[in-house]
Amino acid sequence: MTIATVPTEPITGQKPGTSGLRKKTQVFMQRHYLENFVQAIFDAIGGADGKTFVVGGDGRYFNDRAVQVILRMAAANGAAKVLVGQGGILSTPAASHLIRLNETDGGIILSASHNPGGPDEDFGIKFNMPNGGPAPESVTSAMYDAASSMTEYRVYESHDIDLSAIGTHAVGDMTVEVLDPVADYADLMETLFDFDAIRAMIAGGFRVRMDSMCAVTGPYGVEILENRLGAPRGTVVNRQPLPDFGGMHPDPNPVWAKMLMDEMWGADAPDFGAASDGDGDRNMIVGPEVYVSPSDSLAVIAANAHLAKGYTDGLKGVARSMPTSGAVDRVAAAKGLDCFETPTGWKFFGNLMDAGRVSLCGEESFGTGSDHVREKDGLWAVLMWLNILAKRGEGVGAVMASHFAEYGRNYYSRHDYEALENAKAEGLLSALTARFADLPGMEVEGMTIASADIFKYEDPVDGSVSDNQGWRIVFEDGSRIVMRLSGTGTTGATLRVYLERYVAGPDGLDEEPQAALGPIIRAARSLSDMETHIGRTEPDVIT
Ligand code: VG1
Ligand code: CO
Repeated sequence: MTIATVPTEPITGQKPGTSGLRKKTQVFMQRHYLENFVQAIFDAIGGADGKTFVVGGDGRYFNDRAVQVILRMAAANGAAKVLVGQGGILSTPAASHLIRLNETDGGIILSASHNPGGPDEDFGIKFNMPNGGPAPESVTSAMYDAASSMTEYRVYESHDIDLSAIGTHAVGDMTVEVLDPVADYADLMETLFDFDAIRAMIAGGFRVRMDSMCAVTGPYGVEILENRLGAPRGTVVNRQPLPDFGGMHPDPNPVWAKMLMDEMWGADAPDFGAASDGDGDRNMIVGPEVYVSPSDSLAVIAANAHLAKGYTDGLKGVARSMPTSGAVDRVAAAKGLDCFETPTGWKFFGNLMDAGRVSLCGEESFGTGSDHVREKDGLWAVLMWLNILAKRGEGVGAVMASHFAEYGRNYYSRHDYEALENAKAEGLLSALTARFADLPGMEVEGMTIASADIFKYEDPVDGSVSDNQGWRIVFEDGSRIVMRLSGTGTTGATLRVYLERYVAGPDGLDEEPQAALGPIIRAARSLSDMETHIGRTEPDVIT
């Protein structure tokens, strides 16, 4: 075996977005594409010499090939050891946990998360820091700089490592340890939640359905829900991870997890339903004919986390991404907790968690998690909900009704306009920006605009500034419109329009969200002149 130094040239567009570098799989399979970016990762973190990393991915098409390339390149760059999940598989939260548990120098996660997988779909790669969290912007821009001036990469010329069984191998001087992707993660969950209470609830006839959407959480769900908590075999459906996710779109929302929604709205619905995404960091929670919006789920968890044994001392503080509804803010205010508002993307929560200022974070995009790892964590949220229901002895619907009665309800929805021409989407936002100065005081749909600005975040821990993090229009009654462009898509531009309206109650707490948000939706369309800019006003996906 020898180390080859391969001459290469920079490849345009290797710029990480909201969560790593995501492109069409075919793009990643082009000559040098993956290698250039992996070398850029190592260069950006000051080299791999003597370091230990975690490597794994969500099992999508090309995961197996990419892991082999990364192992050979890590060895050629002098890494001492790589911990890799059996079969090259690790969920994103499990990878984050392994980085922390083994005090490694970081990890490389292969995933395009909620994007479909397959030769004609999407692939992705990202680096997580020694704290287990996604690289911050300073590091991702160093990766982009390194990729933009790449002239050569180093790779071992060797055979593939057998990752099919647990064991230890060598690539040159580097050790490869193949480990069980599930065990350590499942053990961590047992320290956080009251498994006895959940087990008793399930033994008492409480029926759970978990849809893993043919993605990475299948084996995790089976081990935790069926093996450790005693739910019947078959509780986890779509449990076999497949390279193309069985053709499913592994995004746990009412549109893409339709099979679960149909069951939860059907006769004989289970008591609790949940779904997770491609890499296992997202979750959707549903009860019989009750959909829990992710922003509300975050608020309910904030209000009830003390019922779980890992959180009995209460939360240190909470954080949400700016477009996420203010439901959690109301719980924080009632409990006297600090509440932070960050840009979209989990990487912005890391500093707050490391500094001990927050222990619960969430995003409207079906992401919830705590400082047990540094990623959002789908199964964690499922177990937190089961723990809360077991301790309260109530169903999902009853918990939601009493939450709204106590705190009021932040009606919320996100409308996505997908595959737009980049120039048109950008045109809409720049025209909107040009109107911002004139908007305060203006009346639309019977509401008065209080402010209009572009969200800029100054990290309270390290002072770093992130600009252009979302266009927002706030009305005098606190209702909001937020718009931003997706940073995870691979085809054209996706415009996300986030809509929110607060109702204090006691009346008007159980309206249909799209109806309750009617005036806000109309205002968003007219203020942005949507029809003119993108030629349509009906979204592709409503969550
Ligand atoms: C989306 C979500 C964001 C989430 C990100 C990664 O980003 O809006 O909240 O953190 O995906 O989630 P964007 O830029 O497309 O809006 V995942 O599960 O893809 O790691
Ligand atoms: Co994900």
